[in-house]
Amino acid sequence: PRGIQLFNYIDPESWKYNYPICNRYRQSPIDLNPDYFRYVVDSPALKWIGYDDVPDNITIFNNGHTLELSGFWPAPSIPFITGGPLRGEYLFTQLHFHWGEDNTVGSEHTTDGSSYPLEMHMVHWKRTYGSFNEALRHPDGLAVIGLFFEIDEDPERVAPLNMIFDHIGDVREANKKVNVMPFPLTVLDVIGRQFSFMSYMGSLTTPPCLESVIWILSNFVSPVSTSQMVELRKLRLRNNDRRNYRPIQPRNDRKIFFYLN
Ligand code: BO1
Ligand code: ZN
Repeated sequence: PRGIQLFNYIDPESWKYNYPICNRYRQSPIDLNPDYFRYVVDSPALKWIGYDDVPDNITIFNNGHTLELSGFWPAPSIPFITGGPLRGEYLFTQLHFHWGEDNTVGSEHTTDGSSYPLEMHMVHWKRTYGSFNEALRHPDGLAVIGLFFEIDEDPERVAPLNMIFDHIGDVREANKKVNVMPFPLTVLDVIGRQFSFMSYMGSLTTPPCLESVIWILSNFVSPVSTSQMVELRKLRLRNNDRRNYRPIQPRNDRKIFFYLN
């Protein structure tokens, strides 16, 4: 399927009828169960390059399924990640969020059965594939960094997210976008830092569920406040969806690598 993606979060089990890949064996998200961890001790660190640079512009977009941030960096300075489980360089293209109807749910991945209220995805594509759309066609085409958030009411600790969430009111309706004052992504203070993480081979968590993602889930949990979650839930999504997390999928025979830092 091309163009606009028609799916809802009332019944994610039905995605497979329109998007058969959603029923395959390398789907995301999964539960990150320590019973299946393989510990990796001697790998190169995950490196963040260029996330300190201020882009020429930043756009915040309600695409009807999530709140998405993208930017435009003057060539050739697009931020990228490399190292860890990655062979080659993966260029940043957008970040977005998944949440639920209350703080007991919301994250897509779970850790040993536990959900978080919020999960942020930073989507990257492998430089050598030339474009995001070409990268989607390869089993190692994308690298998505997933960050979990837990409730923390300290206004100082949750302030960084306001760089994004302060603009929710401008994109409350689906398909609205707004340009905001450019800032370096490292203001979200987990970005650019070293952390232990879990990695496995999976898929896009939305239709068409393409199996092209190397997942990297941070073992460091970031802060978000109750009032920030309330703001996020005011976004109007397609189908009046009140949540945008896909439930966990079968792990099948996949290994989960735990990279110690
Ligand atoms: S996620 O990080 O697995 N939740 C994820 C899900 C979907 C996309 C990226 C990351 N990208 C979407 C684009 C759509 C495009 C679709 C498939 O991939 O946002 O514009 O149609 O090509
Ligand atoms: Zn996502």
